[in-house]
Amino acid sequence: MRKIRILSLALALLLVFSVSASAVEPQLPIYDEPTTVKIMTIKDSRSMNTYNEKQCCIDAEQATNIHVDWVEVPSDTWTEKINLTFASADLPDAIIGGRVNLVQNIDMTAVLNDYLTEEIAPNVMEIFGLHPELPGSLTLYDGKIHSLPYGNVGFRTNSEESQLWINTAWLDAVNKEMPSTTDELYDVLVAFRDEDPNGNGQQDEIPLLANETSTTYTVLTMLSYFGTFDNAKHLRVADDTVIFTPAEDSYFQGLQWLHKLYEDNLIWKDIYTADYNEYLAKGATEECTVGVVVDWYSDCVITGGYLDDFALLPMLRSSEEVEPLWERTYQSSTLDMFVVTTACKDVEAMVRWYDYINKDLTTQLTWFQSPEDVLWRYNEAGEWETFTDNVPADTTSTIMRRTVAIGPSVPVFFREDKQGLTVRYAAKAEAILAYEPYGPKQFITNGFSVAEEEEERNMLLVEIDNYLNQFRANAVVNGISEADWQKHLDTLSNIGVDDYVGLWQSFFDAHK
Ligand SMILES: [Ca+2]
Repeated sequence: MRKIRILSLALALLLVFSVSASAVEPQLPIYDEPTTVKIMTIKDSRSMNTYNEKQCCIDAEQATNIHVDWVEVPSDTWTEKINLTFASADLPDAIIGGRVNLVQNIDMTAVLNDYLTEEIAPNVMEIFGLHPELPGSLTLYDGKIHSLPYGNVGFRTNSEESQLWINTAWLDAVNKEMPSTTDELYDVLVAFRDEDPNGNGQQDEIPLLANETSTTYTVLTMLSYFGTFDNAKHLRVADDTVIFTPAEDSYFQGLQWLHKLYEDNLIWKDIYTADYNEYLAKGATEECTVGVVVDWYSDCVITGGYLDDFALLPMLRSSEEVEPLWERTYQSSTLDMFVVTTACKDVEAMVRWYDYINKDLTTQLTWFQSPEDVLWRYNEAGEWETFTDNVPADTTSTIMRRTVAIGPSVPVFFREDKQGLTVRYAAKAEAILAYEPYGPKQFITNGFSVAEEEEERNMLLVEIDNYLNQFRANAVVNGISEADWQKHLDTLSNIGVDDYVGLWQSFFDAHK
């Protein structure tokens, strides 16, 4: 009953918001007289100054006449501070830049629907026009919108696409072609192990390096070759059906193959015990000892002088019949990055302020990256691109970005479509396009649930995660038999996987 209500409300909102949007300049300033509001936000530990020293905040104050009294919360204490803030009655006017657990705190956050109009928020309306799924996704279980999003759907090079990178100098050294099947990769890895491709006379090669401390850049990326994948929810969708991937036969086959690699010393022995720094150290040795690496991009790990030897490993096939399936993040957005609280006396002004930040790409980038021509510029084609010429030798572009601007913790929603993909990191963009044909056709979209459902799903997931972490590591290191797999399937039903999948199926049905 409740689900049906959410669905019909979401549909009604879609109809309202799909009216074609025309770019209207927001009315500025927001106030005739300087007015102060209190906004709580995340303080990035790499930022070397305060919000009101940043150009974006200085520009915004000038344009809007809103002076912000910033409450800057260090990112490592954010969750604790959010809980304390909502538990106390001392609320700021707005909270931006970090998650606010909206479903739990719905009663203390303002309803924004009345202000989402062409007149008050023309840029928000334009964004809704370009992303018609957004109003439905933002709608909470009371049928109302309580937050505005962060989104970089256009800059997909930012999202967590895990890919494999292979040392082509080593391929030449062992006289092998670029592999296109799992069998060919196996042979290449054996040659890397045995034929001294770095030519130092020692058997010091790590054929395949991965990092199991992250849930993304792991050897499980190679489940793709068997037609499945794993992710934080352990789910995929096909033909409108939510599927728990660790129960799929393809997952079993993938684990068996990974064990074969591990057993034959083709995968780094320490993947389940090493910490992240030990992993990074393997890519920073003076002499290269790495053949294939799994990460966002090769240069995340490989920092020695041999980085240029690494190229994208194409998507592989495990057999003629099986179509590979790549896990990728199409929707890179966070729905609760801008929330106005019930303590705010002028909700409309805060919505106008969000609309101002999002009024055009240059303004958005002033918050997100840097002022124009500092860490980014428009190229001849009119696209934005990053550059590092202005970064002083004693700092990094990461630190500088979070000092001259805010960085990623800012509620901007970029309008750019797929063409925007190529501008930030051309080599990664090319790699994404190469794997993209193997991406799934359907997704669970971003959205909110009823509080009890969200809680139940989260509780089930904690148990599922605990079990799977052990199970997968054990399967890769020690191997997995048919009987082990059967026991695994039984365990999954005992820990509530059917309920978990059922909850997500309802969510998918209500939000698709
Ligand atoms: Ca060697």
